[in-house]
Amino acid sequence: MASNGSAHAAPAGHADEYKNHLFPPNSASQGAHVSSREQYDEMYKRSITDPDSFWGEIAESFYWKKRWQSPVRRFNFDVRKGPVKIEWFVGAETNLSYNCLDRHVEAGHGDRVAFYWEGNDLNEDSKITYSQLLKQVCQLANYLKSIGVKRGSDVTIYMPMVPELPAAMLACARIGAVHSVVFGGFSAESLAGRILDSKPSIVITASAVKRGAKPIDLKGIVDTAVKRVQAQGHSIKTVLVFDHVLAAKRENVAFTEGLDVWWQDVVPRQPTDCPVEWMGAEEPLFKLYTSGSTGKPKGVEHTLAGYMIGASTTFKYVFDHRAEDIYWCTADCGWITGHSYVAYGPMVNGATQVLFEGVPTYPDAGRAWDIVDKYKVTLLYTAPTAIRALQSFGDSFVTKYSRKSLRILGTVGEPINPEAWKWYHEVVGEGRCPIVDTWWQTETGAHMITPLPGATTLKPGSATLPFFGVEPAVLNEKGEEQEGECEGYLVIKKAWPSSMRTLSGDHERFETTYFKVYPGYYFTGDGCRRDKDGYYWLIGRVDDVINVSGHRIGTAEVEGALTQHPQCAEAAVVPMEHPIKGQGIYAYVTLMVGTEYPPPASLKKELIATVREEIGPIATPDVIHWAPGLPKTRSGKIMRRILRKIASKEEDQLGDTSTLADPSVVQTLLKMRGQ
Ligand code: 6R9
Repeated sequence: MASNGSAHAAPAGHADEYKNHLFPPNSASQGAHVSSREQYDEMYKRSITDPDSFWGEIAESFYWKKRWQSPVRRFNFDVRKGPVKIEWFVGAETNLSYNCLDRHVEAGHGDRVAFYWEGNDLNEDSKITYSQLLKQVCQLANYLKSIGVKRGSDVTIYMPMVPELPAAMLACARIGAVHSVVFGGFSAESLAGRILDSKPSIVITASAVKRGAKPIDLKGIVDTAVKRVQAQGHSIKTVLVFDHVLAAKRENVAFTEGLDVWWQDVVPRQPTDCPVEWMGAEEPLFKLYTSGSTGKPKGVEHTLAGYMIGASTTFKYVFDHRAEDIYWCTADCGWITGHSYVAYGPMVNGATQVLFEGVPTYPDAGRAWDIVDKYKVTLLYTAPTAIRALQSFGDSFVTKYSRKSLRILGTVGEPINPEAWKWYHEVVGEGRCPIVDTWWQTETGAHMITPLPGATTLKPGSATLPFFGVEPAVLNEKGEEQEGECEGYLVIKKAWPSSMRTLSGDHERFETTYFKVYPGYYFTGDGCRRDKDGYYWLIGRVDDVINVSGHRIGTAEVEGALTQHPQCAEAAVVPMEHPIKGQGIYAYVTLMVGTEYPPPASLKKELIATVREEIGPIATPDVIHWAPGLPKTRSGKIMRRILRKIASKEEDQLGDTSTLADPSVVQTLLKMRGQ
């Protein structure tokens, strides 16, 4: 691929032109782990043609109690040939907590900082080294064991971004318990649903947290969830509460004797060593719930060895990690990004990280850059929505800070628009830092399509090329593989180490959702374009999932939440464009028969409150559009295409509406806009 020579000067003009601008690796990436396109090509080829030796060699640098048998990978992706099954490193035994902690301490790196913790408020900070963290993890693991948590037990974690959160994950991994981390922004109802699905006997939480200026009563949310769960016949035996003194006073936190236990009262008393449980390669490591196009959230299950290799190998190569780096990922551990690129990938690599509890706009929009300077962050990983939000405050908040330490910038969660890419590259990174736009999913466990900073020429808005071992393909409507330049559905042809293995308790749904759509392939749910250079450009979801600020929200879930309101008869939810969030939630609501339109304005507020209660603030609808009738076919199917066009004010492009049972509903809907 030819470079146009001016690697760091952005062309003037339209964003579309910018997309075609090439950014070859520069001197900032000299000495990278993968330092040329040729080296990437060679390694990629070998990862595909000889996975045994490729992954076998990589695995040598991890600690194994027992080695794996050959072949390194066994899988069936083809439902027509039998059940879908994915296995890596069969026969091996290891422990992830050991690989994240003990190994580094034993190698003499115990004094290395694992986490610089930066609290929500300025001047609240602390640090914890690898050996200190190991002790804390052992103490918590011992406590968990003392209350009966063992290999295979489920544990739900609902915590703020304090070092005790990754510590809780590592403690579970140490004793072979399966954690399910629920993002602290989910409501009591969502938390209860996730608890009911995995049925833990313990929930680990914190008294409260402050996010920006807003206090969040985590313990109160857990109390409500525990009661709901109880009412459904499942009882929680212990709620372990980390006393977050900076966010709430202990005396103000409701406490139930016999159920609630203060972390600080029990954990520090435990012995500081705890032998690890040697786990089989394919034993479950964690469940993480994510939204799908239908029904309730799915519990994506990952197992030990393949996930460990996938998360840490991508971390090493994609961020070109070196021992002296200071890495900051802004994702919460409640999402897959926080699992793979806070808790596990970086820790297996012995990385020093910044863990930030707050939001990048508090107390002002310079906070992120203040943190970069304070800790001399070299690798920054964040989401396009955060980039756009910070961009909207103007450059002065950025340029006020030095940012000289930055070396590589990463992005994840949604397609990055060229304007945001340009700002991230030119203003934040001053043209010097490569941007790694990493495409992957909760289900994939680790980066799938991504540049490698020392090897890949970047194109703004493209996730570029597949990571080692990943074989993507693009299918047309009929499920035929497309060659060369094309556009269609993104699928993956063969198993990669960190593939999800099943959906919690529902292997059939796993097969239906991911392997029956196009038999023989893993279906990603994303649309993409492949250009003449073989670069992948992700377009967005092709199913009924809305990507709000990089978070997946199922339209069916929001519809289900809206209809919980007694006055809502029916709801239909579609994505809308949103300048900061990427996509927003546009909800059409039909009220109970006999209601006059438009109803009092307060009803919109009530409906929004219902969604926040049922799911959480991240699912807040941006627009509620009254719909005395919804456009349906004669068989009763809602024509979402029409609803999407009306939401994007493209009613001149409605297309054929003659198949509607009642074409007049469209005119009525248009009249209701803004009411
Ligand atoms: C890691 C994560 C997965 C969905 C995925 C896609 C979108 C993620 C992206 C991207 C374009 C990127 N997505 N990264 N789209 N470019 N670099 O976000 O996992 O929460 O499961 O979401 O996010 O649509 O299918 P998850």
